[in-house]
Amino acid sequence: MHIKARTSIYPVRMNEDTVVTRTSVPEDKVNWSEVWEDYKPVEFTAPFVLTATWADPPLGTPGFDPKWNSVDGKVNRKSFNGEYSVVDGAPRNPEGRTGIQGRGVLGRWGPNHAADPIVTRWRRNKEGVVEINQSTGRKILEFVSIERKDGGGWAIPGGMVDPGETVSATLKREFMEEAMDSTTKNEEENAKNAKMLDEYFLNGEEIYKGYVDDPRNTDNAWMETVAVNFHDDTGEKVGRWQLKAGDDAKSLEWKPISGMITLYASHKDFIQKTAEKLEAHW
Ligand code: RP5
Repeated sequence: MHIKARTSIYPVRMNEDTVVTRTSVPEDKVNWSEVWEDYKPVEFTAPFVLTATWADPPLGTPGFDPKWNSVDGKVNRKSFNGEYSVVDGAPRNPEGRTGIQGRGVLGRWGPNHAADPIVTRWRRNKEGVVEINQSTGRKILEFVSIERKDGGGWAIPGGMVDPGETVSATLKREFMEEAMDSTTKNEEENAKNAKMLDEYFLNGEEIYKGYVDDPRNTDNAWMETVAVNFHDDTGEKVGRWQLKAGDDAKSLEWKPISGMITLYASHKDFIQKTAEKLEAHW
């Protein structure tokens, strides 16, 4: 679960001149309970995080008194993985060492909450017949995938939960922004799309809730998500919409699902769980 969060070069990207290298954390030293007295990884918080209005201030800033493991005003500092420890005033990654301290490019100390809409349909040929994989004999599933602008590759079109926002609102907003290009559309088009999405997103099935093995994670800041599947069984609903990449997405595809797929962070695990639930080819 905690592999991409230990990749040696930390993904700064927003400032390409900076290269931050993680201390290499061997498998048997990931767990905090394993003693490692010389463990002193580089401390890094990206400069743009320090000035961002959406981010926490540095620890110790006068007036910044975070309520760890709680819903702190509008910010959810609770982890889906239970109580996390706070050591010397800083929250500790519940999955173990990552080889870097600070927040890296993440805004919140502790959990950074996201939501991932997994929108699926069956793959059909030109005649509209559902395609079957020859070796497994199972129907092939496709999902709406976006290519991240930050160089992270193909992913589910998810995003961060804003302060005070519900997960169901984030699922819709992110899908609108990244797969329906809402940030460049006019009010009328967005209102029409939002109505369609409100109806379609009524019946989702939760696939996963918890820690994400995100390459941006650090010892003190990490991603968590709620991934929800919205399946269009007949292909008559979202399966027919005109989708278009927008905001943080540079391209969009209905990607066929199989065990060969490569996706951002833990997204492959979420897609596999979705395929299993729908008894699709994997
Ligand atoms: C992943 O980062 C989550 O699963 C979600 O897809 C994504 C949210 O971050 P941004 O896309 O907003 O950068 O860990």
